[in-house]
Amino acid sequence: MIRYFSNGMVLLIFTISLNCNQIDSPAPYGPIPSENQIRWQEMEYYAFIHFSLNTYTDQSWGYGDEDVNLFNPKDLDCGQWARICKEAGMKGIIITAKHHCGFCLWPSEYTEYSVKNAPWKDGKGDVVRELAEACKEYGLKLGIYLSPWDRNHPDYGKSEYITYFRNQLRELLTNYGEIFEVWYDGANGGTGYYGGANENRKIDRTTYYDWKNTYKLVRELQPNIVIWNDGGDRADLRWVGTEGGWVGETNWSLLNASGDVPFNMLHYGVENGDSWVPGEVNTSIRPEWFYHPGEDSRVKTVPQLMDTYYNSIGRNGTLLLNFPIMPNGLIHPNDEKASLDFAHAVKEAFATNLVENAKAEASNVRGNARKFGASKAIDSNNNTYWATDDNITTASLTINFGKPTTFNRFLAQEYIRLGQRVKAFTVEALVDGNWLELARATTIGYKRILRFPTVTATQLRFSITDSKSCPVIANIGIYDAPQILTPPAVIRNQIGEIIIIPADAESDIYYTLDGSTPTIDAKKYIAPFPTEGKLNVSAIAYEASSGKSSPVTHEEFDVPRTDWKIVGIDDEKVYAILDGDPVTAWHHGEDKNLPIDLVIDLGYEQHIAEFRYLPEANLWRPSIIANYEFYVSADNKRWTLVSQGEFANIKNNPLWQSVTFAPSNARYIKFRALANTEGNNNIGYAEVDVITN
Ligand code: FUL
Repeated sequence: MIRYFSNGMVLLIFTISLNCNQIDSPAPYGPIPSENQIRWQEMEYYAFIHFSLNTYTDQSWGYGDEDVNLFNPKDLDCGQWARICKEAGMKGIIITAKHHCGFCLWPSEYTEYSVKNAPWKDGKGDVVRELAEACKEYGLKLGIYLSPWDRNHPDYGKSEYITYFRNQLRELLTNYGEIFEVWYDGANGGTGYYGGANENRKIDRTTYYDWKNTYKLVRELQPNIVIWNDGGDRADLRWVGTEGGWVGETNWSLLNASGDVPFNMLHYGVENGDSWVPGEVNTSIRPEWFYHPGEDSRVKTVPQLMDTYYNSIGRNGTLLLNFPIMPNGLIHPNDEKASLDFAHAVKEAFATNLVENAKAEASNVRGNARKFGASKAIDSNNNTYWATDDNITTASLTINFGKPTTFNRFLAQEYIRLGQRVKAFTVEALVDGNWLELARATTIGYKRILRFPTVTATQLRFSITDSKSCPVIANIGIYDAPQILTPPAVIRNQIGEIIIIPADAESDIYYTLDGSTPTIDAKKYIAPFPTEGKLNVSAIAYEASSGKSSPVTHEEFDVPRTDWKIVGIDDEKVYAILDGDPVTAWHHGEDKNLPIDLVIDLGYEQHIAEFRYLPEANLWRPSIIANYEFYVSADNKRWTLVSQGEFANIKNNPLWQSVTFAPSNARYIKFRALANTEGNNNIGYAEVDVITN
């Protein structure tokens, strides 16, 4: 180089470009995703459809003996479902081809319990086929939910049933084109019709289904599929341990291939797990999975759905959002509106990536090579990335906007083909010459989005403070999302006071007590206030500075429980179950034997038609009642049983349970717990209520 000085520059440039080509990409670290898992993860958002005989019986779980003649969706239009999903930005639809009741939405050759014996289309209909065609028309992928638990089938629990289950799988995975995902619900075994046996059948979910061979069959029939399973052998995707619409802030796409996975591990994944098993967040657009007319006004609001978005897709998960189908075969207009408003809000939040005109600089670039430089994280190409030298596990990337820029969201993506690496990071903003910490977080994975209060700054610094191996960052996004106000919570305590709780301190609350929609001309909420009788409360949050208001919260209350006394329990804390607050709870000591009774003196005789139970949301020591009896009495001596049964799916979806019965006069009520969801004696309550008529 020195000898041929006149050519030196040429030689030097040649040397650098040679160097670039010689710098290897980082080696994969730990488990990595398969191509099928990557394709699935990139879908990000897709729909669940719950439709079965339950739709016609207002149930959550059918028992297996429901009449096939109930199935007659007069206006069924899978094109409507697909259009809504497409417009909502979803990439596919997973349908409950068979739910726990065993009824099949396709004319299976192997059972009579299907659409072929229903009045719909004179038994010639096939919902799965109609959906497959609609998905094709709208460019959506099709997925299949096939419940392993079948409360109709006579052979359930025997080995013959596995043959039946696989025969059905073969039908579904061969006759309807490409299937992107198959879903094996974990609810397994229990009471059922079972071909008329009407008994309790327990199976060992780790061995009964012989998943290994079932998976083999699935992959043979559909090589591009991903398998979801929350029990038995580890599949391609994992449940996140809740149906509440969130996954842990720390979310590793890893689990161990064998061994039990407790709920809390499902939330967070296993940092050093030996298999790539990413989380899918499944939740419903309404409280329940199947359609219940009583929930038409309980469709999730845009702020709730945006929270779900940030807590799923924004935390390295995908979002599987459910639409319950109405008995007429359509998605309800309220659900359609909510999903489209939600899509609009997501679009608005991420409309402009502020890195577009910014410059990026990194504390370390792998081999100083341009192809791994900081700019690769902001080039809107997810196949290029910023990477550091191998020995580096802390590094920062500074984004310079060149002018004061306002933002409140930060998005980062790892190049997951090389594994999930980042363990911790911070985001700071340069404001008036000082670095201000905006957020501190843990894992990134495929996509992580952080929310923080709006800030105006000239630079943003993303610092990886801990990583398993050298960081590999495919994409950074910075956004200024419009503010969305969250509706307030409304509760009524035991003595009838209304308490309205705002979601944030800056907004004002306005309310009405006659069911009308509140505006800023309505009453302003200052403090709890006393009320009497039945009541219909509506409330909004309003922010004067922006003139924005939240969606409306509606709550209906029966007569106050002022005179209620809990009989035979000495602990004053038991009144937490009557305080209206869903967060406070009480449970009996675990030394008690089942059945366990809760007896309440209503103070005077009332005409009651429904009782309601909200379980305690305690993931660590669940005290959720699964099977119950409900009695009424005039004198606390002679009792009449007015209702008994199971609270279906209460374990995964611990919501308010409402049970109606023939209206009865009662001064005393007795709520008897026969079993809890865990098979032990822990019985508790967040709230108990009745509806009078
Ligand atoms: C649960 C089931 O038991 C529910 O009914 C629903 O299908 C949900 C998606 O999975 O475990």
